Amino acid sequence: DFSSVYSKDLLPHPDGEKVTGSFLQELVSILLAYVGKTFDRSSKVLDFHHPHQLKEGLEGFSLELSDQPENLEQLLVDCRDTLKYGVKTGHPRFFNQLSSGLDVIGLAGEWLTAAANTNMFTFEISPVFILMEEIVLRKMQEKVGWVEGEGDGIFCPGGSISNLYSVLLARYIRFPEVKTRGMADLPKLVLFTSEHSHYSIKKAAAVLGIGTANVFVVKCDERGKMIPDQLESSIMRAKTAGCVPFYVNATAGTTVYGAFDPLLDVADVCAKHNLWMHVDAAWGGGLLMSKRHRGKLRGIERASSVTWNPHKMMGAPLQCAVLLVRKKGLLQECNQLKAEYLFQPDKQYDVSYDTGDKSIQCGRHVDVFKLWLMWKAKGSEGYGAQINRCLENAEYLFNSLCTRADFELVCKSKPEHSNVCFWYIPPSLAGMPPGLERDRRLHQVAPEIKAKMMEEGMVMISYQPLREKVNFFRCIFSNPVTRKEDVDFLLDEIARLGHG
Ligand code: ABU
Repeated sequence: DFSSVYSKDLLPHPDGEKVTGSFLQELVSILLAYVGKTFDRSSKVLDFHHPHQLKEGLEGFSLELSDQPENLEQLLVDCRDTLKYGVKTGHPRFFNQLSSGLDVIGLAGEWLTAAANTNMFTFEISPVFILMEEIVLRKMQEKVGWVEGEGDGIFCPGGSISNLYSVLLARYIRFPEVKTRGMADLPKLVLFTSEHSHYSIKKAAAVLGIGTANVFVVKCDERGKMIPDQLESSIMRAKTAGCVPFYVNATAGTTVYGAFDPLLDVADVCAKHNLWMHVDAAWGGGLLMSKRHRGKLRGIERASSVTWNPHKMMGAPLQCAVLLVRKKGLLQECNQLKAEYLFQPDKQYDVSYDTGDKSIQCGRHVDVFKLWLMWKAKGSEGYGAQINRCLENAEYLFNSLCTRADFELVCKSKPEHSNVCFWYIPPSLAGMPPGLERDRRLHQVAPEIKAKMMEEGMVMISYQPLREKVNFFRCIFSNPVTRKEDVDFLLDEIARLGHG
C-alpha cells in the first residue's frame, strides 16, 4: 500500500532504497500485465473514449495536475489507467500504422535507455551509445550497399526529419554559402518527388525556405511507382522555366500503397542531370534485411542519402529513425557551429566522437541502444525471417481478398511490400454500376466501419482516400506476432460491421 508514500520518500532519501524497490517492482508488475494483455487475442486493442470523456476524467483517472503532491498509490493507479485507455499497438490485430509490435528486447532496451538518461551530443557523456551508433550505422550502410569507407549518418527524431536533412545536405553541397548568407543569393531551386511520396518532402521545402510551390510532383503508374520519363520531363520543364533542379526524392515503400520507385532508373536520371538522389526508405528499408525481398530496393546503393526507420518494419520501439549519407563529413560540415561550451577541441579523447555537431538538434535522445540490442538478439538472419513473415501475411490477405466477392482490391497485382489496400463492398452496393453515386456511397463505407470498429475495440485498421480513389482500407503488416487467423478475423469483422 503506497497511499501514504510520496516521491520524496524514494531514493535519494536515505531510507528510500526499500520503498524505491517496491515501487518499481509494482510498476514492473503493471507493465508486465500490459505486455501479457498485448499478446492476448481475447483482449481489446483499444478501449475507446472521446477526448472530452478522457478530459472529464474516468473512474478516478484525472489528467489534471494539482499543486500538492499525490501519493504513490495514486501514481500507480494513474500508470495503470494510462495504459488501459491507450491503444495496444503491439496487439496482433493492430493493423493501423506502419509502426506496430511490442518487441520484448526492444522494450528492455528502451527501459535501459531511460535509466541511463543521457544525451547523444558528446562521447564525454555517452561513450558507449556513441560507439554503438557508429556500429549500427555502419551495418545499415553495408545493407544499403555502400562500400567500406564511404558513408555517414545520424539517428533522427523520425523520418520526416531525416528527409529534411537530405534536402538540407543536397542544397548545402551545391550552394555552401547558404549556411552563412541564407537563401537571398540563391537561384530558384526546385526539387522532385512523386505524387505518392510522403508529405514530409514538401514540408522540408517549406521549412527550408524553398517553398512547396517549388516541389515538382512527378506522376506515378497505377501501382504508385514514379515514372522515370515523367521525372525526366519535369526536370526539363523546370530548367526551361529558369529554375535550378538540385534534388530528387525516390520512395522505397510508399506510405499507402507500399510501392517502390524504380531506383535504378531514377539514379540514371539523377546522374544525367547531376542531381542529389535521396531514397526515402523509411518504410521499405526494413526489406534490406531480407535476402528474399532486398532486390526490390535495387539501385539504393546509388543514392546520395537514405531515410530508414527501424521503428517501422524492423519493429524497434518508437522512435528509431536513421538518415544515412554517402559522403563522409558532409553532415558535420553542413551543420556544425562548434559551440565552445560543448565541443571543446582540447578534450583528452578523439573529439571526432563528439558527433553532436552533425545534428541540427542540440539535445538528442538515445535511440540506438534498443535497435543494437534487438539486432544482437535476432541476428541479421533472424531479422530477415521476421520481415519475410510480415510479407507472407500480406500475401495471405491479398489471396483471401481475391477469393471474396464482398471485397475489392485497389491494386490488382500482388503487393510488393506489406501494404494491402481494399474496399469492402456492402450488400447495398453489390452489383451497382461504377459511377459518381457508387463512389459517393462507397466513400462513406470505410469511415462508418472504422467508427464501429473503434467503439468495439477488437481490431484496428486505417483508411484514406487517394487522389481519385474514394476511401479504402489500408492493412499493414509490421508486427511479427500477427498470424493468418488474425487476417481472417479482420476480414470477418469488417464484413460483420459493414453488413448492416
Ligand atoms: N510516417 C508515416 C507513418 C504513417 C503511418 O503509420 O501510416
